[in-house]
Amino acid sequence: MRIVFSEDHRKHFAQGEVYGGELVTPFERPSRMEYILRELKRRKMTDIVPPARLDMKAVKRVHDAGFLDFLRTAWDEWQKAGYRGEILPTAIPNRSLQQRIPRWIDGKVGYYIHSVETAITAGTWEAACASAAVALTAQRLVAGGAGAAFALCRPPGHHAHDDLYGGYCFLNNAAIAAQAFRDQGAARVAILDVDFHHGNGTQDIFYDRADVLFCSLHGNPEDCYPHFLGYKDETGKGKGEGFNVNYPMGPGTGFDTWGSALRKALARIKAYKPDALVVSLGVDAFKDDPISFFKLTSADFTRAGEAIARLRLPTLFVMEGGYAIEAIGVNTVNVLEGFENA
Ligand code: OKP
Ligand code: ZN
Repeated sequence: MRIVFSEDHRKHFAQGEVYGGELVTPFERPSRMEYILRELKRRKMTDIVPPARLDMKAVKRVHDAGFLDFLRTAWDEWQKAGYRGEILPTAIPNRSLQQRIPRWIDGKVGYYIHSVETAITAGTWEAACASAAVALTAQRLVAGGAGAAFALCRPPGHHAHDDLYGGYCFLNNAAIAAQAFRDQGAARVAILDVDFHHGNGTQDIFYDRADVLFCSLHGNPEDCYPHFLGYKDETGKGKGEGFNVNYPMGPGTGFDTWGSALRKALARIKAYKPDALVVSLGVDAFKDDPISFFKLTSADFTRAGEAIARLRLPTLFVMEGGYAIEAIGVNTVNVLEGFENA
């Protein structure tokens, strides 16, 4: 399988993540990539190329211009304000508050964030751009007939909305790639999100559209992050009604339940007859993941890859989450190998 990867992911490494009332070393850390690369090499999947220069027009097809300006300039403005730490919000425009964009940096941070665990640091913008470039380069390979490609993205993307960041995500790599398929002539694109967490950003971006089907398997939002989106009754709106499908599942879910939700999602995707499939590939459904509660084994990830392959669609895998880092390589590459060997 063709693989795209950029070392520039390293430019994003916050020191702190707000977790349980402490600042801890972020679960989403650069070493995740090293474990995946090591396992790819071990299995002789060495067709790894760097991304082409980022096409910012493709990013703007998904993201709000003011939001992109904010991400690009936030670190400089934070420095100019004299702050010494990483960028974290204070006030957030929640219920009953104005939705106006303030001038002062603290106000803008609050305006554009949806989850406060995620800090912006000096290299965050460059890393997020490199991650989007990885997704777009791999998307080109698939659009050009590669059959399948793996975008080894970091930071991840599926929690980023058109104008909101959070959940370790800044630019929505999967959404940007799906939109690129559409702009290059695909009539319909399906997104299958198998990350443990609901892909709230991706859902929201395509919520009122019938040309992109979004299906997500994830922990029930009543029980876990992102808490405020991902319910079963979120089925799309307007023209998009029926083109958003959520499969929330509870604590302890293993492959019996998860695999049958996957089969249902794949059947829905098959009926949709998409020209391309984007898989938001998080492997945090793994039994030992430190921030998740599903119970998939490493072997289950192979079975998931095999099941996805049976759709026989041009398929772009986009890396999302996975925090059991000593197993992240095996689990990720199991999906890819299951797909290739099916
Ligand atoms: C990003 B991706 C758990 C706190 C969770 C944010 C999780 C972001 C996950 N107690 N905080 O979907 O893997
Ligand atoms: Zn996740």
